[in-house]
Amino acid sequence: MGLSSSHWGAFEPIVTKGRLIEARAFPKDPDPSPLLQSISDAVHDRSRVKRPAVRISWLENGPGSQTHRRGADGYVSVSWDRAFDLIAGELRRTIAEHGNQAIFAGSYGWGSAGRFHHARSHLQRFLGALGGYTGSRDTYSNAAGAVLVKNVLGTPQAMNGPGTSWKSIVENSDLVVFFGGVPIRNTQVTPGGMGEHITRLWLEKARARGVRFCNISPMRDDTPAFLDAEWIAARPHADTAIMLALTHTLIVEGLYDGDFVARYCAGFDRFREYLLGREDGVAKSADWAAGLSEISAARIRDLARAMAAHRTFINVNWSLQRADHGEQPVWAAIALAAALGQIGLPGGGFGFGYGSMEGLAGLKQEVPLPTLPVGHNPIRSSIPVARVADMLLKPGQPYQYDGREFVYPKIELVYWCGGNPFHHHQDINRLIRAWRQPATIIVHDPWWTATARHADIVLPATTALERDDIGASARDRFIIAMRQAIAPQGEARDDFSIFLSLAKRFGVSEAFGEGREAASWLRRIYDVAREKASEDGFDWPQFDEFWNRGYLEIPETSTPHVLFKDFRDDPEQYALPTPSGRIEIYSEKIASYGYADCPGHPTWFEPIEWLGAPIVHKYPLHLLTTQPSTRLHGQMDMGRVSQASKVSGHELMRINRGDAQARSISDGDVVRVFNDRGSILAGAVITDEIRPGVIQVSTGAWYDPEEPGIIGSLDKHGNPNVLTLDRGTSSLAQGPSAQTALVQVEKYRGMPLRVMVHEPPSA
Ligand SMILES: Nc1nc2c(c(=O)[nH]1)N[C@H]1C(S)=C(S)[C@@H](COP(=O)(O)OP(=O)(O)OC[C@H]3O[C@@H](n4cnc5c(=O)[nH]c(N)nc54)[C@H](O)[C@@H]3O)O[C@H]1N2
Ligand SMILES: Nc1nc2c(c(=O)[nH]1)N[C@H]1C(S)=C(S)[C@@H](COP(=O)(O)OP(=O)(O)OC[C@H]3O[C@@H](n4cnc5c(=O)[nH]c(N)nc54)[C@H](O)[C@@H]3O)O[C@H]1N2
Ligand SMILES: [Mo]
Repeated sequence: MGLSSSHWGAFEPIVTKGRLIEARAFPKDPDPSPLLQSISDAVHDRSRVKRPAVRISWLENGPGSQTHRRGADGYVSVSWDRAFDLIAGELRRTIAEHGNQAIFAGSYGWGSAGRFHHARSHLQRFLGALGGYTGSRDTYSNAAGAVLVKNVLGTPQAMNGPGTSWKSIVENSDLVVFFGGVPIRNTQVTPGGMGEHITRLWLEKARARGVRFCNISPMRDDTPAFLDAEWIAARPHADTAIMLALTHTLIVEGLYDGDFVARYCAGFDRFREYLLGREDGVAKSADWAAGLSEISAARIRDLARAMAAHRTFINVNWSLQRADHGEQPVWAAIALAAALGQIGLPGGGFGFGYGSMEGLAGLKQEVPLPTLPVGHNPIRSSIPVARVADMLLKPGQPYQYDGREFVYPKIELVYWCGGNPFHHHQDINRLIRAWRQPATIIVHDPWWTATARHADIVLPATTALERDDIGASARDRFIIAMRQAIAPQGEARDDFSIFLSLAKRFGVSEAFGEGREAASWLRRIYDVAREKASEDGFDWPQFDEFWNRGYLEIPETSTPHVLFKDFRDDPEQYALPTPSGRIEIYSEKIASYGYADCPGHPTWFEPIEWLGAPIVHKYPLHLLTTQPSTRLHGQMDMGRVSQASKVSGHELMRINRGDAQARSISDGDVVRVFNDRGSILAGAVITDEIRPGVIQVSTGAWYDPEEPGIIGSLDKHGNPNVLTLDRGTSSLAQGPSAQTALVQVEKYRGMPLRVMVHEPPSA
């Protein structure tokens, strides 16, 4: 079978006369994603970058010229050779005059599936061979949570999976409490290339067994209707208060498991003092949390009692930690689960992100993956991933991260390959200002994204359909032989061959490519994984057999996974890799950092922007920028699935009926959403599925300013990052706080504005 794969599923490409006409779902996938329908649109779309292109002012006047015209300037097409000369010259100049740390190649993002043609890895391997670069650490997805759990649980596994498997939950849980629901739209994807979507099927089984579900979320439809979940429509960001109050209730009602916390946890007593109000005079009671969350104290108490009386599983979606003080709901959830004492029991304890992505709770075997080694960065310079605008705006300034002080480097050249900061970064107007600082910005992308349109040199990259690769994900059971289905579009080249050409100009092609062509790399990464698999007792076919068969299926384990089962069974032998060897409800280490914004135990902080603020704000609505059901981030925004959802070409904004009526907004109206950071147009969709005071605009509409290059311009299309807050979660993790934003909405009464961003710029 000739297959290809994507982050939203494997598929069979159907090609006629060199064009992809359909991406037909992989027959082994029990619940394929509708996003497959958009691939054929995207891959041949007019927004593809066809030839290497250089921004006019940069080409005419040299590096650093008229950087305020980024986003506004036109482009000149150049030959590949000329583009390579320009890039090589600029890399040489930067390294000679400013040193390697002046090259920023963090290059965060979800470039195409496939383990070999991983764009960012090739960029970093290449720059590693040139002496290094400034990189980035952690993810936009779960930086706050991952750094926190590394400290208090010893490894990031609880955050990134594998967690307690669905099978264990379906067979053993009585009650599942979801903070942020389990939106099936998000489980369409997992990084690397996937074979099967299983979340919906497990939820159906759980429902059939009579498991009770509770959805603590501003949106009712964060859980699928068939689960019949109880909806607790709390204020966004009140979760930490609710979790503290649930734990407080367990303590004061004598329902908590004192033996468990004594045996398996460090510092629960100090945390209890805080809960009881002995630290700050405020008891974190259900009555206290009721005022913050708008959920009644009786309801919070009832939930605490139900959790204690039943086998309860707690899941917290990553979204909650992508917020001001996002470390806290993660830590508070761990503390709550510890007080319940069910950690390590089948169907009990906690997990993260089960509704964030597919495969966090898998039945998958632990098998090696074919992967490209990312190489070595000789200078070890890096920033927390979401601090990119801070870095560009504040060179030389110190900042805190995970207990240490660092200094932002001064960046002369930005190289982005396989990511889209004008999609993913918060506060785009601030980003535009930051983006004016470097002398040169180079981007590879298959499409003219907003990031490409704000670059100086743009190189056309192929998509996964235009090359051979191997699809595999740590969260999936299938390894896919991804076969090239169509010729490279326009003059596109794959990132590997682009960097190989550049490496030749620097005489480092051996260090970069290790003397292999792409085809021999595929064999190589497969064979390395196959060898490791055979050491673990798995018998994988030879490469040729795998390639001809089209995929490799790893059998499921028969025993469901239960997170921390070993630790529970034998806390000495399986001590956690934390300083105490236990679950750290109080962390001496974190306390020793002396961070006012992240002290030694889970703590309630009032978010900097939220509906519970004591003064009535001029921006009375909480904006949630959720993941889009109709695309992956900014990818395939031009595809039919995304386009069918737009309202008069604008991204949709869901708003509660009462909030709409109060503003005389009707279904389908074009609205302006704004705050002090910027304004966007969007199309109103009125709903009862979202609580009052909250609006939802998904990420991923391509930024399309009315006045390109002008800071503060209205975005005609509806990219919500024009409105979001660019601020680290705390000194500990410095993660993104994307969900923390207040806005106002009004009916748009100006001239209709057409979204033009899918037309390529003049070149
Ligand atoms: N407000 C708000 N912002 C958010 C979030 C949020 O919840 N709210 N979520 C955040 C999260 S969790 C994430 S992960 C980020 C996602 O942010 P990104 O991962 O940066 O978003 P993508 O649109 O997936 O960008 C990937 C880019 O790689 C390009 N690409 C694909 N294949 C190739 C290739 O082979 N080579 C090259 N060179 N390029 C390729 C695609 O065309 C696309 O432009 O967004 C973050 N931003
Ligand atoms: N279709 C599709 N799926 C995706 C992606 C995509 O682009 N498209 N992106 C993928 C990526 S990279 C990631 S990291 C994950 C992200 O996964 P998440 O971060 O979990 O996703 P979100 O959609 O931001 O949020 C999930 C739900 O949390 C709720 N929520 C938000 N804020 C709060 C809060 O303060 N309290 C409570 N209780 N609930 C809240 C929202 O109602 C929202 O629907 O999604 C992945 N899945
Ligand atoms: Mo993410």
